[in-house]
Amino acid sequence: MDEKILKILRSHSDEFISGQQLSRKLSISRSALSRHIHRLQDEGYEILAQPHLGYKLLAVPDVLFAQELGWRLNTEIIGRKILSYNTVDSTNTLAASLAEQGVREGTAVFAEAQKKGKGRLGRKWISPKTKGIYLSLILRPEILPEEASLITLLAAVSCAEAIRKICSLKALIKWPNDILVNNKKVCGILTEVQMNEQGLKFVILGIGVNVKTAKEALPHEASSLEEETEKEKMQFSRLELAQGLLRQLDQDYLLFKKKGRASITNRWRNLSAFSGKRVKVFLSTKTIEGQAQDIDEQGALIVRLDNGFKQHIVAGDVVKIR
Ligand code: BT5
Repeated sequence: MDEKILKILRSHSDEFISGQQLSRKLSISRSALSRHIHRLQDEGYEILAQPHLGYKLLAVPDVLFAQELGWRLNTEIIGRKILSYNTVDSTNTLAASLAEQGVREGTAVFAEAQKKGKGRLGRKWISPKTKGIYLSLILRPEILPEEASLITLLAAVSCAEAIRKICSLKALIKWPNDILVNNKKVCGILTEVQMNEQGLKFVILGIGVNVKTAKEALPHEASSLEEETEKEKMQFSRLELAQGLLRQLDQDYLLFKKKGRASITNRWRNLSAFSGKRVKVFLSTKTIEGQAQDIDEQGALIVRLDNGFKQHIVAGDVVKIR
């Protein structure tokens, strides 16, 4: 019902709509209508109620509700279906169980908070309530399992570009899954893959963005978009960024489906934070040092060691030395 009320109010955004008209359209009593309006006002919707004139929607709150996220989104695949929750353990875990049940490709799962937000290798992702964007997408790309890291690269490009466009911040990508602003991590990506006998069954693409998170709540080397923006320039909302991100991902995913990996790798190179820099890479069994040079066809990082050998790194953590 709330969704229906908002839809009608939106279609009358320049004028008042009378309580009588609204309740007739919705087939509910005037008192039921007024209860719904109060609830929406409690949730942060600014709805002006004027005797004799009726109701008018003035502003929507900065909440990540499915109905707000989907409003005029106009994407082809990403976010065609949106589910939003208050608190979940992990949007990636929830999305994986929905994918098992067969939900359509592009379904987006959002939560306002996560109790067990996941990073890679069993690490944690700090996910305080209403401070960030915690999103998981269900994808069913026609790629080989070993190409799944291309999805991480794609998401990194989309996240960096959406942050640049919406927040006017110089976001850069740190291979493989971090987005940095002023050298601090503001966004992390977790791509999880489910296989069956035929190959790749589905991919869960998890994205966490620190939008309004206070620095004190984050690890030392991390920050949030709000912390990195000058106060007077803070003109974006979580909702705006989340929608921008869905649109950018949609555009990039469609391009990837049509044109393949080259549509991502060239843009990735222009956004890479460490290209040509001397780096240390922590692998599961050892640490290596060398110059970060490029990425290969499958998204692995190419590091030139001091003996001239070029090592292709599929998984690891990278730090810049100089
Ligand atoms: C990541 O792992 O960066 C992937 C993060 C993916 C989070 C999203 S949120 C929606 C979806 N649902 C989930 O459950 N997860 C995904 P990794 O590269 O392993 O980095 C994890 C490390 O980053 C931690 O060990 C901390 O040091 C640091 N960290 C934790 N929370 C952070 C935060 N909010 N911002 C920046 N750094 C953080």
